[in-house]
Amino acid sequence: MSEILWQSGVSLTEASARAIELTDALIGRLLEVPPDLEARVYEAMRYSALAPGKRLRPLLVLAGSTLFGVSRTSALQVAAAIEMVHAYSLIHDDLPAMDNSDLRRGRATCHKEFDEATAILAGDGLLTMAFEVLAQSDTHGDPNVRCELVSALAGAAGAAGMVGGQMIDLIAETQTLDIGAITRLQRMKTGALIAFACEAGAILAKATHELRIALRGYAHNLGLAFQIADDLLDVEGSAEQTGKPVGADAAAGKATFVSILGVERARDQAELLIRQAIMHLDVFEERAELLRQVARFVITRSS
Ligand code: GRG
Repeated sequence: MSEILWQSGVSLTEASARAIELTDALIGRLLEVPPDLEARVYEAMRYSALAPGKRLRPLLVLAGSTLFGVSRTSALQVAAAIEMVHAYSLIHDDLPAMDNSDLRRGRATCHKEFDEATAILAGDGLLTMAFEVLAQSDTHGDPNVRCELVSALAGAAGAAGMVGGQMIDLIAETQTLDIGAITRLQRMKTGALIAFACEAGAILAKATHELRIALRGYAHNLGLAFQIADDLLDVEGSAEQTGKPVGADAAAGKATFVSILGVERARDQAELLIRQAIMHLDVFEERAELLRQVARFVITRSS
């Protein structure tokens, strides 16, 4: 076991700052710019992956890993990999062919800062590097564990997960979806990656089936609550707060949890989901306090 990430009883603010610091330091090392002609794509990858964000997925990986005493090196490798996949998804989501957005994380989007072709390549580079990082021996001494991480992240990011969810989201611009279809879309688009983040520590620790099921239950509720909070911010927040344009879903005529349920019922639903998420953590007793705090933060956040 290597150094610990934080002392038990750490506050969410401290843990979050530490997750940002350590994850960004590793991503910075992994994305060192080579003194060659391809430097531009590394610069674009760094621009997006190191842009200011909450690093929620790395925090979930690290908090889940501390439940099992997983080494800091292993946990950070997975944290960096998942943030690279997340950053790739944001770059591609912002492209003219998708959301055509100019603002992300309070800055010009990757294709605005660089150009469209470079942004596509930067997303591709981040996605592929994430799997390279998981396959490195630093991630885990047991190659079977590394294979399981690669397989789980591929499942979460691919056509049965985030990519499939994004496809349905594009279809939702021209076809009205009911609440069941929207729930499935969001489980795939944002929930699958969040679920991988929650379960990664258990994979690294070869935890029992029972504990993995508990984390899956937590993740399932957390992912949906996260999305409802995002829909609420799209209606009630501002671009200054969120660092991205707001009101986009309504402008595109897309059905969301908020457009179907209304603001009050959507907020009630998010609170219910968070109470359920927290109940799944009972088995971990006080060791899961940080994950409980993350759950409460997800629906009170302003960005
Ligand atoms: C292009 C394959 C592909 C997928 C894109 C994730 C996604 C799918 C699109 C992002 C669009 C969006 C705003 C979705 C709502 C939920 C979400 C992922 C918000 C952004 O994540 P945060 O809030 O962002 O964790 P930061 O910047 O804090 O990392």
